[in-house]
Amino acid sequence: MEPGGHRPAEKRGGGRRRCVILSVAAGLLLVTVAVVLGLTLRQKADKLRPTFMARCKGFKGYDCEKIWEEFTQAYVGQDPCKVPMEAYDPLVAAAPLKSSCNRIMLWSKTKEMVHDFTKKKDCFITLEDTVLGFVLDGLTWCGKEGSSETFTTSCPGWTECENNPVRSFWKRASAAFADVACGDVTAMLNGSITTPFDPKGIFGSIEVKRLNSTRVSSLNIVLVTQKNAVANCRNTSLKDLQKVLDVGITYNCTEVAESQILECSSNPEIPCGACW
Ligand code: N1C
Repeated sequence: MEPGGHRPAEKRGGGRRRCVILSVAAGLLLVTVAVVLGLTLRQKADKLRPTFMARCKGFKGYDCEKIWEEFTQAYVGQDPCKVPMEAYDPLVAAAPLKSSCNRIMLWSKTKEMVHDFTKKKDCFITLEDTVLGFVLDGLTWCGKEGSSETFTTSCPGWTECENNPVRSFWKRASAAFADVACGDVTAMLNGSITTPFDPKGIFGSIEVKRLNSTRVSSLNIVLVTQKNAVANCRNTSLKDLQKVLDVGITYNCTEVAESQILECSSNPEIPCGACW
């Protein structure tokens, strides 16, 4: 037998084997990358529930599992541009708001200022102090047609479509909040913008319109001003506000410097209601 007779065939065989091993390794690598990627993405998508539950647990007397179920039924499996505010009716029914007199604080374009104030002084309640507002504050969520998952990224924003799950939630929750308002209602608006009253915002399009004169006696606007304030209580947008307000509700407006609000909220000696 020729000593090197089989060599070329062996060589060819070795090359093929190496080729197979390399393909298997590349395949395994691909599968591993896909699994890891899938798991991280899934973890991201499932992050909403733990946050929701952890925040909900702090509220006594609410069935958080039930609230979560009613919450997800509003948008899971739906086109994220076709979720109307009514989709959250069962959620609002599962976590009813308590009626509150003289303590309701509404706002528009003053979110941080308002919450900084309400955190320090215990005189007002914002929607974020209620279970629904608290658990969902600052979060993003949506579903997808034909999927049973909750997504927290790549959800449509307000510029893409009005009926997105986040905006519709805030509209529905705000409506419920305005419905339980009673007595004197306060609203902080931003005096550093040319139109402090935005008729298209949730405060303007939902809350103001739902204040009912049989329950609410006055709406007191606190117009928060800074050094070079661009708006005052005579601002035309505030005339529009009065036009949509239920007749029978007394309208008041006070310009208050932001520095005064900050000073007042950081001084525990000053009683509630004496800040403006
Ligand atoms: O559209 P806006 O304000 O006029 O709505 C504010 C108004 C408040 O009085 C609240 O009761 O509506 C209620 N509300 C919230 O409580 C809330 N928390 C967080 C409305 N929106 C809320 N968010 C988010 O802020 C929400 O995602 C939406 O995008 C903004 C609206 O803020 P805005 O334009 O300043």
